[in-house]
Amino acid sequence: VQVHYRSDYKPYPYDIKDVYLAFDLAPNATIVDTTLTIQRKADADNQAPLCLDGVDLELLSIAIDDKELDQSEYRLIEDGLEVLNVPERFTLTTKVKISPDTNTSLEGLYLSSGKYCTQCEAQGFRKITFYPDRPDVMSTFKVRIEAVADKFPHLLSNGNRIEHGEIEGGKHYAVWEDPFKKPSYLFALCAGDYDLLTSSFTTMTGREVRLEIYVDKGKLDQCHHAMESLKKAMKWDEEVFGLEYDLDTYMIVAVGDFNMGAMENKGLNIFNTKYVLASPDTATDTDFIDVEAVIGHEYFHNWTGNRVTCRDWFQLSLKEGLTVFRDQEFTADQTDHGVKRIEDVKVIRSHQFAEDAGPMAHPIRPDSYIEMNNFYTVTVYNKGAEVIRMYQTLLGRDGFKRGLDVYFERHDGQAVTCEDFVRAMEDANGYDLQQFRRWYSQAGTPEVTVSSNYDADKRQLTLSFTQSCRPTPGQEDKEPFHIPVKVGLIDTLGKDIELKPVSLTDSDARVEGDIVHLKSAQQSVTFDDVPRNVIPSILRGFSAPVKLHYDYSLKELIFLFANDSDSFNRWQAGQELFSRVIFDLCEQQEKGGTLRFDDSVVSATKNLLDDNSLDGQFKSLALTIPGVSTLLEQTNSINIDHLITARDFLKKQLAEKLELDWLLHYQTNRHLGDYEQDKESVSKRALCGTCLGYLMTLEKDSAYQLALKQLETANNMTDASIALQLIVHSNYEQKLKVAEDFYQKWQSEELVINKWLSIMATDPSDETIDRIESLLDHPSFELKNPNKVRSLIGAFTSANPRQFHRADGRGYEYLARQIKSLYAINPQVSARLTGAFNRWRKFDSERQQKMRQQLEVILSMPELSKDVFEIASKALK
Ligand code: HT7
Ligand code: ZN
Repeated sequence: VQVHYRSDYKPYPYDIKDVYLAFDLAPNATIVDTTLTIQRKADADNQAPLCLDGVDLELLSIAIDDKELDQSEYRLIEDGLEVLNVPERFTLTTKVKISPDTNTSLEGLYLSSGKYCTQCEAQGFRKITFYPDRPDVMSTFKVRIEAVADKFPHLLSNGNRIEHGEIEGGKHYAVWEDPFKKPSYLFALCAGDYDLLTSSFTTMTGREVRLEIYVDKGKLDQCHHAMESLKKAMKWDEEVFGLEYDLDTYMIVAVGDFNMGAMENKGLNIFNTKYVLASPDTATDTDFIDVEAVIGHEYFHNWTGNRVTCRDWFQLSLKEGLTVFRDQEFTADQTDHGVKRIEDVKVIRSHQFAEDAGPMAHPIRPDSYIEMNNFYTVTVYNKGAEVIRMYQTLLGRDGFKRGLDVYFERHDGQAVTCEDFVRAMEDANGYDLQQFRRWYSQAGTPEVTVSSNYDADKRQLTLSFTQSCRPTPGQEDKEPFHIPVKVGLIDTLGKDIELKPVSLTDSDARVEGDIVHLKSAQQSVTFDDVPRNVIPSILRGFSAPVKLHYDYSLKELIFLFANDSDSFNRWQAGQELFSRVIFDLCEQQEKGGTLRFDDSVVSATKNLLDDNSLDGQFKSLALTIPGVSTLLEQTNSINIDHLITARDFLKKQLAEKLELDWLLHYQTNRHLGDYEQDKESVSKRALCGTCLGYLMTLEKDSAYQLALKQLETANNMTDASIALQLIVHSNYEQKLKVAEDFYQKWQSEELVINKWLSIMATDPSDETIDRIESLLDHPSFELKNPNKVRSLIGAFTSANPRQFHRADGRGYEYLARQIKSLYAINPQVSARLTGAFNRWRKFDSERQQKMRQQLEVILSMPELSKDVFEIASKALK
């Protein structure tokens, strides 16, 4: 296998001045005629061969300046083509044949449910034609598409449609021109018979942009939320960042078979149906927010990704970290900043910390890869967004905006690096980011340990910080990071006191406002005028992606849970409180004896539930016990059976001791009138779901009846799906009948059925594994469809810890078998599934052995894709 290194970057020796592509679409024999106008760069070696990427292409002809090449003049190599002795300026024409119908990888051009569709990021364009398929080769594209008219009335590509017409034999054609230079990964083509929703947006300079959403026939009524979201995103980017859309049309096409969420192709976004279609009866409140977020994300890429793109794929976080940050801010502005921050941090804690601590750990700017698709990770995306957020913390909103302005002024139309981004931030603000750059080069989660010391005579409180970062593959020793730690000090009445830092020695941490700048392995900071018994609130707003250790007493945590003015840290205090109880219960199990925990935890929970000043969504988050994957990341090794038992015990105890409270809050928040989608209704639904979740753990008929009634009377999918989940995951006798009825009711709504599959797969009961085995043959399941695979197999491995980690190893065997069926069909999705074994070292020796064994089984599969090979082999290293 070939490993690609960031340090090997060399500029491409040729400019591709323009590209003309002519597609004659046919399922098994699409013909692609390509004409490239090429010029050798002034500083390039004049002997430089012309190297083009190409995969699964049948070359039919090749010519330079209209002269057909004979076989001695070019060489077909593995995954490409080399032409030797090319002139300084020339036109290269190639004709290739491809087979979209048999392309199950969903990369390149493929046929899905009777419609043609492309996916070119990162390296899919090479499955369409021979081309330098790298992001730093930018060109203008003109595209002609020809197909049978009745089956494919819509023929779409990037930019503006400049020509179209009929041709003989029932065919028609369209020609598209994109005036903006772009890399091949932003090319797109769609052809099919869609329903179309149109609207328009007037930009800040008064230009009218036509907005078009193309969906499967019959789904038009589910597109209105996506259209409104697009308009909101366009307006928001103008208002917040001064960024305006640049083409006359913005098109979105929704497809059912898609490897990821969506793709930001210039002027022609392609979306997974999951992130376009939404109506109250089929989509949950979370789905509505996700649609808005992904629509925003892809729209924001038009500037952060398309106008300024990446020089090479190691720089992926340049566009993804920045665009995730932008979509997070967008959603926060549309919803609730505190709630959104908690939700984003939950992803970091449960998934990114796990990646940082596992075999695939990499910096946000990786140094090497075997398969690029494996590096579309929570580290590159979400930790990347945290790094961008830290610029805003360090430079302030205005400073961050100034940095972005410089970035766009300097680099519009270019393919650049993360270093270019840092420099723009530095230069715009005169701020030294030398040490901050380590966030790009060092992998792993920094750990910050804090202790406090109060000097009653001087009325001074000193906080002492240490930072460290564990070794990650290939990086034994780490240098200290520049970590902005936002702090507050809370007095006994629960009020924040004014921070008055005193500088004692040179080695003290610098404090600016409420930010302590950690730069060395050990630093301290002293505050003046501090009354007795003040409690520090550290890492407010999760101001840096680190693990914080501070030895709070149970009483202090409960106090923070009730009083912290920083909503993130208030939530955090509750999470720490619950985690502490759970780990304590684990220890009790090791020792034997009855399980117990302090009653003050129950009253803290009740107080939060009863706090009328709090919003229901926040309450719901604060009352949710940390999930198993988050808990796993808080320990080095753990008995998973004890962990799950402890978590269930805590939940059930809280349910029992506060039964009437959960019931009361359920009843007072339950809304029985018409469906509303405002913030208050969303909050109430969230809180009801949480209350019902507690009640259901009691396994009482009264709770079952409540859930059944909610399911029967629900006028929206939020209420229906949570009720279904709670019933299916309970011991209710008739649960399978309830599940079957739900299936019958919704069988024609694919996205609802995907929820049903996930609910079936995450049932913690012992029968689940047999059930999901037989669901593979169920009419609702289709191995070639990534949404189905993620809903059934992905949900089982990531959200059913009890069954996936069964002591008998059947969960692991099940996963390996599915990978075996899938890796040749869809390497990308198979590799993602394989990642479920990444944390095998966390478990007991029997489970370790069983997971290792399945990784060996995977590695022995014939003609294993490099995607899966990279994940499995690194896991075993
Ligand atoms: N930039 C895109 C990343 C992507 C992708 C999307 C769909 C299918 C396969 C893909 N491979 C890479 C999505 C985004 O971040 O917006
Ligand atoms: Zn993106």
